[in-house]
Amino acid sequence: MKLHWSPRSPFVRKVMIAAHELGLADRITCVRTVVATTRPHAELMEENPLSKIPTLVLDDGTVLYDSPVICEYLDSLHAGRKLIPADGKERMVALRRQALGDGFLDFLLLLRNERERAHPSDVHLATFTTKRKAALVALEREAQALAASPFTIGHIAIGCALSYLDFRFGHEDWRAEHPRTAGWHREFAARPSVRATEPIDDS
Ligand SMILES: N[C@@H](CCC(=O)N[C@@H](CS)C(=O)NCC(=O)O)C(=O)O
Repeated sequence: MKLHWSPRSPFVRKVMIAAHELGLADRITCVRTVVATTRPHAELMEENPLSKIPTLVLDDGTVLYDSPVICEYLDSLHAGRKLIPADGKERMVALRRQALGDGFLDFLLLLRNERERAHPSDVHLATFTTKRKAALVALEREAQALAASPFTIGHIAIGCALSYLDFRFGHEDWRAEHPRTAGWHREFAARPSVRATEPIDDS
């Protein structure tokens, strides 16, 4: 399998953490693909018209995106304990947590893009900042339940969002006001799959 990959992308990291957790990482060939919101990537768009990574190309040419779809595919390749529970309340909780982590990441990326514009929009900056605060408050309420429940795709998505805060917003200390989330993230960061996928700013 070929994965359009970057060491900076938190969504790619999510896929690679899942692959490591499932013992599938060595079946994936990572191809460095540089994407940017303002520069459509013509070659990548032949496989993914959204011009986004992660994009996974299977050996038979089938193309999969985005990260939830790729993670679901990887989870189908093994017979062990699933990252995405098959049914019931556990499945809904895991998928909702994945949506929280992914959505948190979406507006962190938007916030970063906005900050880098020549003339950032105050209303956009304020809105993304409000949502970031709200996501952290919601996570602090959920941190104990997260710690107490079996590891799922939801844990991976939330962990990737918090790690991205450290990677790109490192000067903003989120831990002081969110101690339970910080404690959970410490455990997450110690997992071998997470350590094997540390982001690198090679720009
Ligand atoms: N919902 C997508 C989001 C992927 C995404 O936003 N990836 C970023 C890199 S971290 C990207 O490709 N950005 C390029 C662009 O927005 O054109 C997923 O879960 O895979």
